[in-house]
Amino acid sequence: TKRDSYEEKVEVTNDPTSATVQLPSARLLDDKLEWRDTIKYALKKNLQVWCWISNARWELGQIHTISRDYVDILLSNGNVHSVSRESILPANPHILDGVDNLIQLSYLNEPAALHNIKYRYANGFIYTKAGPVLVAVNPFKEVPLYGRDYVIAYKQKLKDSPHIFAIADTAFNEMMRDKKFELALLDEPFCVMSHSGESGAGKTETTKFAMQYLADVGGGGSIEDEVLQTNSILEAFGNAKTSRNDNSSRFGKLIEIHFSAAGKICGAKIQTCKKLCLFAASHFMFYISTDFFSSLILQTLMHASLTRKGTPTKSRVVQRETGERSYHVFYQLCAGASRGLKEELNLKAAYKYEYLKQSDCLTIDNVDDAKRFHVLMEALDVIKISKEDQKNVFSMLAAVLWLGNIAFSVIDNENHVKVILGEGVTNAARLMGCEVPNLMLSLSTRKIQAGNDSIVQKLTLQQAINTRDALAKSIYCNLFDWLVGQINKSLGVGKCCTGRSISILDIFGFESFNEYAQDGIDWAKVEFLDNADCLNLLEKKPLGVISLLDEESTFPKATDMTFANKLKQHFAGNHCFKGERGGAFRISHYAGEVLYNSSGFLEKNRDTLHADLVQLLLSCACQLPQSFANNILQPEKELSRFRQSSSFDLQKQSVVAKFKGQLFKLMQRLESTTPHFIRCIKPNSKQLPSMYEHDLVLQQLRCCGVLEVVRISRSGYPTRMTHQLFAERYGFLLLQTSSSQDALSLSVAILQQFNVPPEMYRIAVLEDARNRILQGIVWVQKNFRGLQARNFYQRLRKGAT
Ligand code: AD9
Ligand code: MG
Repeated sequence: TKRDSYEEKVEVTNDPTSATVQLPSARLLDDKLEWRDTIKYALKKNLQVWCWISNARWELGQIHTISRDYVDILLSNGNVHSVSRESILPANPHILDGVDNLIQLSYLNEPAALHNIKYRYANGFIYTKAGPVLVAVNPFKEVPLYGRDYVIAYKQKLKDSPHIFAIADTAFNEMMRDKKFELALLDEPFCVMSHSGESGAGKTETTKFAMQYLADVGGGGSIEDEVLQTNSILEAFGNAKTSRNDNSSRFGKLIEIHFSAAGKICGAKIQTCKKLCLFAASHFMFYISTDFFSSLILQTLMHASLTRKGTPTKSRVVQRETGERSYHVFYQLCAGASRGLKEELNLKAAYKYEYLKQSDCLTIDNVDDAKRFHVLMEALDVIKISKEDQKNVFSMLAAVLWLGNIAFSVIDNENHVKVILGEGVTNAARLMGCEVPNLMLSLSTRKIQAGNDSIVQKLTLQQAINTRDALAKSIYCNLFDWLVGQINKSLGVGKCCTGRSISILDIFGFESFNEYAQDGIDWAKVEFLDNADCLNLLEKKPLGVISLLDEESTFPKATDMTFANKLKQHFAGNHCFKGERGGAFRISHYAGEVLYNSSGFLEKNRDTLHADLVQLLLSCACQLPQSFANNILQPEKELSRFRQSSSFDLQKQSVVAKFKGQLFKLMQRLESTTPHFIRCIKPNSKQLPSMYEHDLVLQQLRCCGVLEVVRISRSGYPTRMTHQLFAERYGFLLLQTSSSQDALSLSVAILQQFNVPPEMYRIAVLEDARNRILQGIVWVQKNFRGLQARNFYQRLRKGAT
């Protein structure tokens, strides 16, 4: 029934995507006034009433007696607990246990949502809808939900329970359908599935299942296998074992899958974290969204950028926490390379390499690195990376490992060093194709320009180690980018530009929820305000935070501290700038104040390798290091052109500004799409099956505002039942037996007998009609073939309309 009182209290709209919906938190949630009346009524009639009682954690109890201020609750252990009336929340009748969509709950409160998700999880249903959002709880074990039978069932609409396949199917159908409406405002039928959730919650696995489904429905071409194989490559190079996830993605990715007019996959494009992160940092964070759903994407990316996991964490190559590993590919190469390849690269076992052995973790339980290496090589073949290029890639990996084994000896009492001539430096030089003395020199000295002269400065031990590590990190990071470039070339979207695409966004998860608690932002309560002043503070040229950062990055002597001081000097009177202290400054964003620690800002924005090392890479005989050096030099060239030019041309700005054009484009695309959200939930922090930690789940549901989304979505009619169920449940109340036995007529008769005013309910006949038609189609498909079936189906449709 519709509660008319809502209409007096809140502005209700039937459009769940509308930004004008207010979030009437307490009111819609606990319905306490109405519920109290219900309790009194039920107790008078000797009926059982269940409720949630907050007893360290939410516990289900039965109301025993109720007085003016207190309620006595009978707990499952037989104890009776006396609590204040305010401290209990209504529980749903058992008939609602495990509903598909939280929208269907009569009482939507935190314990009810938690209970429903848990109930389903315990019964093998890992997916639940929360309004338009799909909640996916990680089973941490193989579940029989992804076989071909499931694909077919969702494709043919034989199943409609919540599932990632159902979301992928909807996205696919929307994409195919929208293109037909040439006059529609959409430029391109483009759907996004966006995942979010804590590290290890299941985003990457869910992405793969969505891709599997799309490859199946869009199969028949030659390219779907290539699209699927990209996962093995990206995971080998971009994922690593962390304490939270044995296969943790250390980069974010947006996969665009393109389809032909006939709905066949014809290409794909992958964008990785670097761009997305900058996106998050430079634009998304400040974006004013009037659309509730793009604001969810925005929040997702904001979280990612704020949790400081950063761009593909280059530093993992050279150091990490104990018990964690570097990128999978290093261990796979050491374990799985053929004897010939091992000899060629002079490859040793993983434990011989400093970069791998330092974190005391070389293997992952139940993972065979050698086998994975063969899977990787097959994937590289499928993507058509030539054998020669594959060997070049492996040489670069081996070079990185050998760089880590380069040691230094101190040569004077100022702690200056020279490189020890050993197998580390000789192997690294050979694999990179450079001269050994050149490599030794670039790792132990640095050329500095003083006026017209260049001075050679010796490096201290720490400086030399940093230089060596910077070279290793840079090679790895460039190798990753190069591979993504090759994959994109191979999957060539250029060939098929129908404009039909589905994109899947798989970001890396948050490392800890405490982090954004520290930021003092209640993400669930983000409101949609005009933040033009804040945008000006950040983006205004030439005096905005980003312009100043760019400017400061070009001064060799500038430090993070001088940058922070500059901000203080320029923005002292700006009401969005909340002051600077010890290098940290606060900005008042629309979501709340954020404290930024400027440490590392300049380096990240420059993101460059010392000129000596770039020259070293350029001098290499091998093709890959050369192309890496050119890659590094490209933005610098642009930057120097920018410095020489007097006008502020957007095209000629720094790293941050450079990506902006692309970012705006992507943002525009997101705006014109139909996003689908999948919220992955990690049920326990031990990565174990069948273990459900209430508090952890609750924290995740709260952080992403799942309940708010449900509340908005159901602000119309909170209780929904099929006619069948309604008739079964209340049919016995009918005083006169109805002549008609169909569920709809019975339901109407019941409502009329109890004088329920028609404005308090709606009968959704369409749903029934849909089911009937679908059942008809299935029956036809089962019993007829080919033309015969098509004719029959057309007749059936005519008849139905
Ligand atoms: V991170 O932010 O990249 O660190 P993800 O991507 O959220 O994280 P991932 O998809 O890697 O997590 O899932 C972690 C592990 O959970 C996987 O390695 C699987 O072992 C397990 N998992 C996740 N989803 C499923 C599933 N639907 N079925 C079976 C699953 N296992
Ligand atoms: Mg992942």
